[in-house]
Amino acid sequence: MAVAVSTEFDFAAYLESARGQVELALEAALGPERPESLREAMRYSLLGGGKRLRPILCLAACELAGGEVALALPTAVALEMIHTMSLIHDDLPAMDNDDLRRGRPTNHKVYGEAQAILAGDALLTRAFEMVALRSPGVPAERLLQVVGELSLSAGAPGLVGGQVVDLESEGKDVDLDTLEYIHLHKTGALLQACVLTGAMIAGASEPLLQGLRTYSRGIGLAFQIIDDILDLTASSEVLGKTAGKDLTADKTTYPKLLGLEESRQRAEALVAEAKAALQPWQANAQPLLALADYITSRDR
Ligand code: GRG
Repeated sequence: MAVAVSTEFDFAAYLESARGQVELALEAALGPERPESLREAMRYSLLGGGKRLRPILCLAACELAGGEVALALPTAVALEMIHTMSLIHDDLPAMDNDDLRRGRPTNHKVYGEAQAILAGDALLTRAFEMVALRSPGVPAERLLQVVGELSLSAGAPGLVGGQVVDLESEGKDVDLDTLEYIHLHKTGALLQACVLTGAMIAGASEPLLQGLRTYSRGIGLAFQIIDDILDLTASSEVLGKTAGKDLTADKTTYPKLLGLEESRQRAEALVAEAKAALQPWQANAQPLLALADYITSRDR
């Protein structure tokens, strides 16, 4: 059953305020440091736009679980760092080989492949530093939980595993189960880590963590279905990345297997399921409920 989002909740204002906090925290996370060339390559991708959906999900989950949002900011930054690293590496010639990201040339086009790989590596390791060494006020056992969750989402059980199966599937006929595996790992795992870590910082109960697992599975798959649809229907200008890549790379996508209309319906059903999972916590769930809707209504 779908959960209605309160009409009094001003989502646009919420997004603007959360994005503002995230941008400031991202800027502060990369201070003056050496080598300068590496710092520049890290800053170029980390501070170069993006919807900031992942850190905002983390902050919203912390709030839902009754935590102080400021305590989740370092972890929110860490999540955006891991995401940015994955975009830099995904764009490399050995992977998706793209030259446009967030409306600008990709990292390796500007700094070269070696520096792009190292900037990604530095962002990934800085992410763990943010949690372990730069999260004052959060009890150590919660930080340990967060480190565990981030490791699972970024490594072989998450992003890396999904990316490997994705690369191995190019040019092949892929069934719906394999496509779902790719998306749940390549995209869904990190989105899941966003809401779980935010809630862990607040000391969430196991039933709430379970509700958030169901929520994030739904929004993760829906997010990727919409990504597949936008790759077909939106322009590179609006997306800020090369449109039509899935066809060029002969990738299996939801629209290819189900058609555009059924894909859209599936994304909407997944978002409805995601929202229903938060029903017991509905009173404090407006941001997460509205973020779920945003995933299907977004145009980039
Ligand atoms: C080295 C640990 C490690 C992992 C790298 C390269 C890789 C493994 C995985 C690729 C993961 C990837 C790029 C998935 C695509 C996810 C996706 C849909 C990204 C677009 O996200 P948006 O739309 O982008 O939120 P913005 O720019 O708005 O942040």
